[in-house]
Amino acid sequence: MLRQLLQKRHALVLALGLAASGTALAVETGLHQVVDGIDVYYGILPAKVASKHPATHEEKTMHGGVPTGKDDYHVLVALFDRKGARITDAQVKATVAELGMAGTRKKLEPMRIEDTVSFGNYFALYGEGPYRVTIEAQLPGTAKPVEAVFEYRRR
Ligand SMILES: [Cu+2]
Repeated sequence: MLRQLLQKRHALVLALGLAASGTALAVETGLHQVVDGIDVYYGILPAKVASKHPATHEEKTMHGGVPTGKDDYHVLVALFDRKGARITDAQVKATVAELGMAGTRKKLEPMRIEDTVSFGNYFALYGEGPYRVTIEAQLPGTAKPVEAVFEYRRR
C-alpha cells in the first residue's frame, strides 16, 4: 500500500516535472483525495517554475505555451482507478475561484509526459486568495463526474 502510494506520488512528481528539484515542493503543492474510489492527485505551481525546465520538456508547448506572468499558475491533475491504474481517457475540468468569487472554469488538457498522462492548464491567480480549486473528472461510462475540491493559498 505504501509502495503503491509512493509510486503514485512519484508519478505525480514526474508529471509535474519536478523530479530534479526534489520532493519538498511536490509534497507542498501536491494533494490527494479519494472520491468514489478514484484517486485524484492535484498539483498547482507557478508557471514560471515549469518554464525553467529544459526546452525539450513538453510542458513548454502545451496549453498554447507557458505564460510568464507572476500570477500565472499551472494546475495539474492525475487520476487513478480503484486498481491503481492511471486514467487517461477522462474529460477533466477545473474551476479556480477566490473564495466568494465566480472564478474561472477551464478544460484540463491531456498532458503526456514521460509516458504518463495527466491533465492540466494554466490559470491566472491575481488575488491573494485563498482559492478553491474544484476538479470535475468525467470518466467514460459514468453518469456523473467525480468532483474533488482543494483549497490553495498563494505564498
Ligand atoms: Cu500542463
